[in-house]
Amino acid sequence: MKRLLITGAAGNLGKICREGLKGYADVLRLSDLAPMDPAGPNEEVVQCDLADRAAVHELTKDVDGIVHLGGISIEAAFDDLLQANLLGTYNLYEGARKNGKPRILFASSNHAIGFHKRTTKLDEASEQRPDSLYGVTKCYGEALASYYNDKFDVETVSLRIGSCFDKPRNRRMLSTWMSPRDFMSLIKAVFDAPMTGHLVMYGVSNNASKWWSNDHAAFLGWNPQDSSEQFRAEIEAASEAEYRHDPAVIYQGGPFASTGHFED
Ligand code: NAI
Ligand code: 15L
Repeated sequence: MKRLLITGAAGNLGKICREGLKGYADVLRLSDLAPMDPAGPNEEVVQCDLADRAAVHELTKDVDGIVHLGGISIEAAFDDLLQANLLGTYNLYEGARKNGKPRILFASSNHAIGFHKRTTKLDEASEQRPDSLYGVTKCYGEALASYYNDKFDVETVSLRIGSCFDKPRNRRMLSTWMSPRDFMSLIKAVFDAPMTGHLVMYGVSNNASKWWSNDHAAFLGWNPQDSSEQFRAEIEAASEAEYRHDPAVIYQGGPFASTGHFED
């Protein structure tokens, strides 16, 4: 891999990628709307709004892969999501199509399927059931990825990330947690694979209580090393038992499913 573009590089996962993917590509091109630390060795830093089509066209030149993390990462007003997540992701795919068709890892979210009940086990064929306007934008990103693969051969892994933090932060995350280490090995597996087409998969560690199957993606050879189980006692001791009639407990999306959106 010569040059890997990371959008959203100033964010939580962007910073993890900047550190964790050092040396994986000859050059990491790091981009965000927000300011970033200056470029170090083998880095390029490009401040850019994903909603700016001309800027994104330049951004996507001469790259061999894209980790697309940039955008709004929680529920927000539609007009803001429209710019960052809808227009921004469209601009990125147009840039990719016109600039050599690099493979894309699209940071989708569990909130694309958050209105499935926790008792339902999901796989790649499970229907989209977004739990928020934010989740709807991730469903759109997955649809865009499917379309660009079918029509233009731009390959994407749409990764429905669970909860990627240093450690799980609550009882729900005992099911949804993905360790940063497993995320880094997954990114490498995605870009090392001979081909992916459009592949929908789940970004989750090897948790005992996970709700999602990646059996269909075994060909990637990704074997998550971590499990949330080591944190279970600590989290259960620090929090009250879940009330099973609470929508945030019934649905996989947790609080995203139980709270409204921002329109009047
Ligand atoms: P974050 O909010 O920390 O980072 C997102 C970055 O995107 C920010 O630095 C922000 O400045 C940038 N951004 C927003 N609008 C932009 C625009 N118009 N142009 C350019 N950059 C823009 O989010 P985080 O946690 O790092 O997540 C990264 C991606 O992964 C997001 O797309 C999020 O939806 C997705 N994701 C993350 C999960 C997690 O557990 N952290 C779970 C599921 C999905
Ligand atoms: C997401 O999509 C968010 O970006 C992240 O901040 C977490 O809330 C995560 O989902 C989650 O469901 O835990």
